[in-house]
Amino acid sequence: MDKKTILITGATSGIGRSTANLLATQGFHLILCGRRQERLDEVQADLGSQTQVHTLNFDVRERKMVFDAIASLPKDFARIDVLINNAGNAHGLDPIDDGNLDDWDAMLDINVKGLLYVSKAVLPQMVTRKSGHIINIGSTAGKEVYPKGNVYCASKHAVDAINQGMRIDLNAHGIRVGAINPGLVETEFSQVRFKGDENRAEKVYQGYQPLRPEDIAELILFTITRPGHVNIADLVVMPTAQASSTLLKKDAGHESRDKS
Ligand code: NDP
Ligand code: 8X3
Repeated sequence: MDKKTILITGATSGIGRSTANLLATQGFHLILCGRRQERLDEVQADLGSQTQVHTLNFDVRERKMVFDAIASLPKDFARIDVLINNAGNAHGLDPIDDGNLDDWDAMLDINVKGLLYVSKAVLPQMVTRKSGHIINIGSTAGKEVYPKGNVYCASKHAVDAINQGMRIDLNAHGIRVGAINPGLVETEFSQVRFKGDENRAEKVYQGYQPLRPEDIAELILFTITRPGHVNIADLVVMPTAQASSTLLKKDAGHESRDKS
């Protein structure tokens, strides 16, 4: 069988970028998405010699852009076998009464509605073929709520519910649906959350070994390469130093998570 075509949202950084790197080594054909064109050009240049790569620049919040982008795919990339709903971020870390409305909009629009728009654009072809695989990147923040996590946690709890809902509704169509829910992974995530405050972002990952985006990429590869009768439905993965969203074993001298 020809190599599967895999669409990854948020492929310009972190988990999505590492997943693209790993899947390229396996020869999967890749549709890589994001908003930063220079990053898309870079990833195309890096991986284009290993496998077939097509890039799409769109903001998952923009409904029309999403549908136009998927409709624009050239023939060789039009059949999407696996959709990895990864694009997303936290914006801010504030008590609910101090929350910034723009941050709330961003998290709900990107992490929840953006994931839905992309899925809605890709699903018809999977339903018609009665095959396909959707991997939703959730979070431990979708399993438990932590101080000041409020709206980000709400967005990831929504991803958890959507993952279950998709699995139930798409069961009749033979489409696999599952979530991977990481704990702390060192990516650009905290730079985005803290609006470019590098010092504050770095502190999140100091004093213990966080997950690397490559760790999540390996789990995604494992998930994709299971035989057709096996569906990884819901997987939680944390650094060994992390026991829950609030319990993190840091070396002496490092601030606890709450102060980050
Ligand atoms: P990064 O900030 O490194 O990557 C986020 C990716 O999402 C980028 O490629 C970015 O691309 C893309 N993205 C963000 N907003 C939009 C948008 N509006 N439209 C299109 N693409 C967008 O973070 P991570 O790799 O850590 O995050 C990936 C996923 O993993 C997220 O869903 C996150 O919630 C989840 N996660 C992260 C954890 C962590 O600790 N890092 C733990 C658990 C889950 P661009 O800016 O080019 O558009
Ligand atoms: C990212 C992990 O714990 O910072 O989803 O929310 S956490």
